[in-house]
Amino acid sequence: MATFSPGFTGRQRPRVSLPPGQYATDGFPVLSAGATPRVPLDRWRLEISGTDGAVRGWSWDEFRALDAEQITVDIHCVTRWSKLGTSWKGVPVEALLTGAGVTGDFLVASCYGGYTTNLPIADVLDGKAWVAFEYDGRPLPAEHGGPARLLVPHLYFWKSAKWLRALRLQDHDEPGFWEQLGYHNYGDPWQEQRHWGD
Ligand SMILES: Nc1nc2c(c(=O)[nH]1)N[C@H]1C(S)=C(S)[C@@H](COP(=O)(O)O)O[C@H]1N2
Ligand SMILES: [Mo]
Repeated sequence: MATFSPGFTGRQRPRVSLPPGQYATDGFPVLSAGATPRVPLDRWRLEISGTDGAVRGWSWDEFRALDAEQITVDIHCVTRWSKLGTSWKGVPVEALLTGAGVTGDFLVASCYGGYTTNLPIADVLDGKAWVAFEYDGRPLPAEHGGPARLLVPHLYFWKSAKWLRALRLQDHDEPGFWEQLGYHNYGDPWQEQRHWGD
């Protein structure tokens, strides 16, 4: 006779798992450190710069002409809510870096409105990060970072910079807005890296 482990039978899907200390929500809370910037599409630009100072920029139309992917991922906010199975459309960060022809070991994302966050380059390559411009089949709402935001779902959601304006590659790490205020420099939700010292 067949035996089944708890949470997995022939009919049910495996129980979803959450990072430690997180709960699942059906809502989509808005967490912004300041007012929501409104960036008209005809004035929007995304710029990527390399360690040698080279800069490559895209207008909205140029950016939207790039190949984009459909992404379904769980997201985890350091304030303890997680949202499972969120769906997005976006351009892989790796494709943008390749298109810009830039290299570097670390990246600083900066935003319309002034917010910044830092990431090691390995964490935005290989299908780990996107510049997302649709949520749930619709243009990304301004409060959630539209026109376009970073989506880095394997790290706490503060790394997913809203209203993305520029990606700067560097040969050294540089803590961003929340990282300077005591959030963990890396932010792995599975390791509960919420604050410096975690
Ligand atoms: N530009 C910018 N990006 C940001 C933030 C912000 O304040 N400004 N907040 C961060 C934090 S702390 C979180 S949890 C997520 C929240 O995204 P949401 O408002 O779409 O849920 O955005 C991140 N990206
Ligand atoms: Mo957050």
